[in-house]
Amino acid sequence: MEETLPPTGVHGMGHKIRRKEDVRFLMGKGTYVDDIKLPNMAYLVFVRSPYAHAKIKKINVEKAKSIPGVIDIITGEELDKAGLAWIPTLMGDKMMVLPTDKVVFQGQEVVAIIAEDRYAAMDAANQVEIEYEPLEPIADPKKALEPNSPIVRPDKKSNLVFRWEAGDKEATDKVFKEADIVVSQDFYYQRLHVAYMEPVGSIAHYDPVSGKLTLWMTTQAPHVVRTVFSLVTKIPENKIRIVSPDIGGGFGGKVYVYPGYVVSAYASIKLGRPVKWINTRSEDMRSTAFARDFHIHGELAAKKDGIIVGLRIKVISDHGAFYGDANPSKFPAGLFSICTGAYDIKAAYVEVTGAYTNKPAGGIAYRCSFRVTEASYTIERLVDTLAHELGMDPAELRLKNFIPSEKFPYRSALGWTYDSGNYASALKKAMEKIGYYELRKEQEEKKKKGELMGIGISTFVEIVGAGPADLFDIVGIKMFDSAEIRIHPTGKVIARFGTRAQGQGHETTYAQIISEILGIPVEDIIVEEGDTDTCPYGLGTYASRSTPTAGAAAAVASRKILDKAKKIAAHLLEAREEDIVFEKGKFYVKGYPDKYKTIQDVALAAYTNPPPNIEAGLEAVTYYNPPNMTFPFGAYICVVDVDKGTGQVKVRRFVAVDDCGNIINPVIVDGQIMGALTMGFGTAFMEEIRYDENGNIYGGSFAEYLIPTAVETPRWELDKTVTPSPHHPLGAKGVGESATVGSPAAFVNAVVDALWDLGAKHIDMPIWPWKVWKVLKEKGMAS
Ligand code: MCN
Ligand code: CUN
Repeated sequence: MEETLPPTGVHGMGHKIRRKEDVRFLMGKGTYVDDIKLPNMAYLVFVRSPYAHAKIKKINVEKAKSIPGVIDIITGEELDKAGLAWIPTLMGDKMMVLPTDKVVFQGQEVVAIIAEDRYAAMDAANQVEIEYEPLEPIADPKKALEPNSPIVRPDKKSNLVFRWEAGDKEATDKVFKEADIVVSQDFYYQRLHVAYMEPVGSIAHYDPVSGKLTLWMTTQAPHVVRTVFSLVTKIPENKIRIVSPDIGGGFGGKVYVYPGYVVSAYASIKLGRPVKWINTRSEDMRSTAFARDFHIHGELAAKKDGIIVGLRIKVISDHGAFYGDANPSKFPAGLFSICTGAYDIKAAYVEVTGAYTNKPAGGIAYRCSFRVTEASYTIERLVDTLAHELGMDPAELRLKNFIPSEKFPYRSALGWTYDSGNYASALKKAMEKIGYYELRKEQEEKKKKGELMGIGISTFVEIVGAGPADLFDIVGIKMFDSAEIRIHPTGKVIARFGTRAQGQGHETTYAQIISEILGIPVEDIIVEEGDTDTCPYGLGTYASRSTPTAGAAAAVASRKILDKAKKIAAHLLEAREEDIVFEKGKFYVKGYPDKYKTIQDVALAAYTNPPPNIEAGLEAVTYYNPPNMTFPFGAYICVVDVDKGTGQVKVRRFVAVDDCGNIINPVIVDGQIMGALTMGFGTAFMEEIRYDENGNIYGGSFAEYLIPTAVETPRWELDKTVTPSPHHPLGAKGVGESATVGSPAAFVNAVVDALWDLGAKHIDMPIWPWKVWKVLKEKGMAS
């Protein structure tokens, strides 16, 4: 392995170089929002609602105002006068910034305190007196949709957010009627917190002289936020600069537009001072955008021999008080319609009904690729259920039903055209690596001795790279992405992108893409993202779209530069352009490799000696509109041992075979997969945000919300197959979320496999030991 730190030399696709950005991260020299300190900066802290649903009768801020250091106190009433009490969400709904009449979830921002320092602001927050009249809260989305339910929103007549369907209902119903076997199961994909390391926050700095508003914020999509801010505030878009500095993990939770962003901007304009707002961890847990919260009823129809003929799914999704998902506009339930997965299923029908409840909004976040996680979990759990009901091996049932590799591009029953795939080869590789059939034998032996062992498979399909402009937009803006590459006279490069990494390593991998095509060493290429004043417009980093979109743009822009460089090289070598060969950073005339000009020579000539009729300079910009999504996939196999006394599940082995097409940096890809597997593990066994029926959160800190540490996390065994994307300029597919999308089903399938003979058909995540223990107890097995 090449382990240069910092990396030096030409390192294109497939090189295992260490991440360039880690030099600053490992030295503690990253710059996060909270690291930024401006002269005369004030601090913003929120007073939050103790009720999930209550009328605000009176707000008294007199006592709070008298706390030394308090500068200003802002209420919803004041924002309302400025037209900012409500702002639009990305899904065409609106959300409260600060409430004027009633609060709609526990932990909601109610009053903003601005003070000289954070401590004074906190003290003052405790002195704000708010008189509430509690209203009947509604926390259960199913009850919220009943006719006589209390209504969450002051501006709506019901709690229905949307009703959305896909597929052919009639054809699917027919197939179900004629099927030999139908299996069905209810699943609850629990509400999750996006446990990134750095809580959300912003610093707003309004310069009254230039009229320019600069906002440093923890956002994954700075350009879109700038446009929305401009539309809402009427500040010209070129007078708003949004900077996402280093971000301590996003995982989808930093796509949402938080009230703190808006109030800090408003306060800075009003006070003429920079204003900083940073959430505490427990504020983040209680109020930021959540993930999942899907109540799923799934059915699978099959023939006796195991051939799957139909899929039918009904979902009730809980969106909290505002429809603040960050899906592309045309997709109310995200890309849930990828739920036919890796299987050639002729008929499918899906129906999703969204409900408002008295809980925080959100509903996209956490390594999901827009609800693909929920989709993948549903189909993979159903396929295992079918295998068990038929008494068939779950691996063999899958092999029977996979979309055959020669059928790509494949059009699914729900309308997606899968670009490429070879699901059988990935599963076979995983089975071989883990020793599948030996494990099945071992399981049989153990069963005889009364020991519980389970093997769980998940063969998931992802859909990432939003996306083709005709289908994918956010508030009307097409979901392209961009790269701008400039080569300086000395051959050094600055490249800027519309995406924004939060830890994914773009500074390294984008440099590798440019290095691959132009033969320039990676250390000569600086990658910048996240500053709307300098970077080309882009839609941001989420849904594993950076490689499929901005990565593709980097390749296309590099090739544009190469085209021009060839012309310059021909001029320098006094040859015809058609005769110029380019190889490893060198241009030469066909047949004369020893007499060459380097890309650096050409860069200098672009400024000092360009050919006549050619503009000086060497740079290119590309806005890349992908022709299709990319469809990465994988085969995961998990082996668990269940302790009969305690219900404790131990993951003995986990093999993950991933396929994300051609790989740019194998170390980064493995890091992405390990991190995402660990998040899938947390989902399966530990994590859930729970509420009581009154909308009170249980806990709200890491003492109750358990995330995996190195102690709990299994050792991951990784492998790959490579099925390039036929339409991506580098044959690459996204990978950032694959393992979180694919792995939860493997864990749950393994546990259910261990307990099936005891009559346990399903256990909802997180599979805490007591849930397993209860099953064992019922069967008289646990003590
Ligand atoms: N990569 C590669 N070869 C491929 C595909 C990807 O080398 N064939 C590299 C890319 O160059 C990039 C990384 O793998 O450095 C992830 O690429 P990609 O799959 O395109 O995903 P994005 O860069 O768009 O990242 C988003 C994705 C999402 S949506 C979540 S959520 C998530 C994730 O990435 N959040 C993360 N991984 C994360 N990793 C960290 N450390 N922090 C987060 O917040
Ligand atoms: Cu779905 S979490 Mo990522 O898309 O930022």
